[in-house]
Amino acid sequence: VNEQQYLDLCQHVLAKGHRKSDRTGTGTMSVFGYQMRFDLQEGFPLLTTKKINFNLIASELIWFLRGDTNIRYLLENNNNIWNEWAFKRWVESASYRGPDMTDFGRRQLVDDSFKAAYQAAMTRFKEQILTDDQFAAEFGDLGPVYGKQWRHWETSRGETIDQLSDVIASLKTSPDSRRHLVTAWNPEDIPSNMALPPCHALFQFYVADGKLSCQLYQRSADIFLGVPFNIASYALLTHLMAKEVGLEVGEFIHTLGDAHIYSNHETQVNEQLRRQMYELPTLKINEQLGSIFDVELADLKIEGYQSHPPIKAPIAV
Ligand code: DHF
Ligand code: TMP
Repeated sequence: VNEQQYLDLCQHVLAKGHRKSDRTGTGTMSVFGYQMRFDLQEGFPLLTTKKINFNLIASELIWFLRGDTNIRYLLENNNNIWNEWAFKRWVESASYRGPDMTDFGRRQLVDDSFKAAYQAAMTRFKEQILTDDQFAAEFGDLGPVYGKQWRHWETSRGETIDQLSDVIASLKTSPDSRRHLVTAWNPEDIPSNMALPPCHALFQFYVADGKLSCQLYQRSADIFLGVPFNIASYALLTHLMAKEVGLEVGEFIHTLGDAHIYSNHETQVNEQLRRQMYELPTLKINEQLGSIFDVELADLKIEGYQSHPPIKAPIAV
């Protein structure tokens, strides 16, 4: 079963993981190299052992597909998943004059008066991104992240490459090709001031028996918070790409590099592991949808989603 593979991953990392320190200062249990296979014919892999908000996944993917890298679009859709990384660039910039926000991700977990100041600053930041065009252009942007690399990769000759359109074309003209790849990992841009070097770094499509499959290489995987989103996001992308090129969906293959459970997620993971899975829901894409590049939130619906309640956990910044 599809979801069982995610639960097996959690179990595996808890049992076999190495205790490792990490960039965020949180600490993790980690393994290197792991693979899951999701048969997309068996249902849409939105976890049922905790409730996941599908609209957050859909609006983030639409944002990538538009080639957008500015969180304003996400905020307009009530999607707050990238706020901390834009906020970080703002409070570390020369223009920032507010209270000291150094290491805000960790400090807000241990210091209640700091937490209040942080939340107030974040509220003002979001307000300003939504209402002030110039501020949004400067501080809503995350740098050359996914949308930029997928749709407008810049070459040394000053041209741009639309990797996603190129892959759609190659899937149509030579489905058997072994070169249907999109990479978000642009070594030239890594040292630059991008908010976070791409975690879902490289993906490839494959066609056999009239079905489209997709494999993702994810270099770094936050198993409790990020991975459930990443699975659903790439499953959704595979469905949209299959529709675009006139194929059925095959498998989503998820290959992980550093697969970790943060030490402040272990209780939550154990709670999730005690729950019984429900049947997976199904995805409905608007029949009238013309091109993948015109997709809107209203074109995507999840049907029959029965799940356990959400489980909260702090995100490592
Ligand atoms: N940093 C870290 N440490 N882990 C991540 O997974 C991560 N993901 C990023 C950016 N930076 C990251 C982008 N994707 C959430 C999920 C995915 C995501 C960012 C955040 C998240 O917080 N999910 C919560 C609730 C979200 C909400 O309802 O607003 C969850 O419980 O799933
Ligand atoms: P890192 O750059 O030090 O690897 O930190 C990135 C963290 O974010 C790491 O815990 C992995 C996590 N992450 C995901 O799991 N999925 C995602 O889609 C993103 C953007 C991040």
